[in-house]
Amino acid sequence: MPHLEVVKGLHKVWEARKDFPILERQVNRKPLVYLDSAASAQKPQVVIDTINQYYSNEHSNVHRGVHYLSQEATTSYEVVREKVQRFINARNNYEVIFTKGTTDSINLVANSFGKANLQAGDEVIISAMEHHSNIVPWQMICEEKGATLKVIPMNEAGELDVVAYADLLSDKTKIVAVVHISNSLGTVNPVKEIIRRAHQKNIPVLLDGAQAIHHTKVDVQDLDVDFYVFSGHKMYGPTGIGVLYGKEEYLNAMPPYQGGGDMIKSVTFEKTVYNDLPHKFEAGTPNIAGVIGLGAAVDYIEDLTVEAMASWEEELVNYAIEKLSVLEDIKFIGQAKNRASVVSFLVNGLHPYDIGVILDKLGIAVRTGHHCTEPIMDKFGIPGTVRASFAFYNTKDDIDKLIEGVNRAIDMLK
Ligand code: 7TS
Repeated sequence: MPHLEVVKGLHKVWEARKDFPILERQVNRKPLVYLDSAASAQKPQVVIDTINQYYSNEHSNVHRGVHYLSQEATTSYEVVREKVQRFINARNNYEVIFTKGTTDSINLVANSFGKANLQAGDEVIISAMEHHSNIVPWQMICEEKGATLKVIPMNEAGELDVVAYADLLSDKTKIVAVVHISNSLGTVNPVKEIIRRAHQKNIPVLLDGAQAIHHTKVDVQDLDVDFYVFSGHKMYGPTGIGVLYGKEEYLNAMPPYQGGGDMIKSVTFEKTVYNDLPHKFEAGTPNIAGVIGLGAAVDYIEDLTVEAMASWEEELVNYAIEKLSVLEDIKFIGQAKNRASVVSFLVNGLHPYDIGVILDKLGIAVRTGHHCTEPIMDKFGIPGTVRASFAFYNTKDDIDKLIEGVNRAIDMLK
């Protein structure tokens, strides 16, 4: 983007804070400072209104009725599939599968792809910085099939060891599943390199994009990624909705994950013929309102642009690191060169939970604990961290309040 465009984009981003009604709230009689968007982002009014409008005026079941409302709901639902297709630049709309979220999408792939492709002695590669959602489903299917989970190590800064990764890839590897941006460390992984190396051996790659889809431009064709998964609620959309993007060739070859309505062409007691993509993987009445709300979130992000949002978030992360660095005895967990959206830290030997409780009393929402990434905490030998995570609607004032709050906590707890 040329410089003037960046400046214009930033102004629009700053203005957009007022789109989020919850940010006007008081918590514990203090103005809310919301620094937990990595757990779940807040919703702009337009997303809330779109869901309200859908239930007030347009609700009916999809893919079933000949009647007007059902056809209207089906059209709105399928329009969002095309919107998501464009948003991530998928080749075909039927490569976009609606799920409950990132966790559900990974479980779908682990079960369906795993069932068809894993055998005793095979290997699945994940990394040392995965969310539990990208560990446990693989562990479960590996256990069932007698396969082994291999883990790409990381260094003290929280960066993956790509050389060690290359050594792990072998004829036994059936799939690689890696996080795009870490929710605990903020590390942006070298995903193109990870995919390139796997593809040299014809191994498919799944990227967990839960923390990336709204912080960086995702183009699945440019990445040449085989599966890309994310959640609506982290990208300013509703909870209970998410996406599995999969390349047609893989999705077509995979068996259904769940049986039920919508995923069949015909059923007799002797035999069921499964539906085509994407319906093969969308059993039962889907989260129609969630899909429609997700469509509003995609429009909202495209209007502000991921680039402008990310450029402000980068400034916030750098500002937070600069301000926190001054604190005595601060320890940052995750200092990758290429990072985004979160700052994890420990201070003065204090337990992160105690700091979190004091911050909460001051109206400041951060997450404390292991952030569903226990192996990371084990690697660093710590019980957890305090994590401030940023969205484009945060301000430098939010960070100043965080620093004040942490100072208060140090005074009270030391
Ligand atoms: N993968 C990553 C990288 C995540 O950050 C999360 C959620 C998930 C998967 C699971 O997403 P879900 O929508 O299916 O629950 N991360 C967090 C977090 O950092 N704090 O709370 C949830």
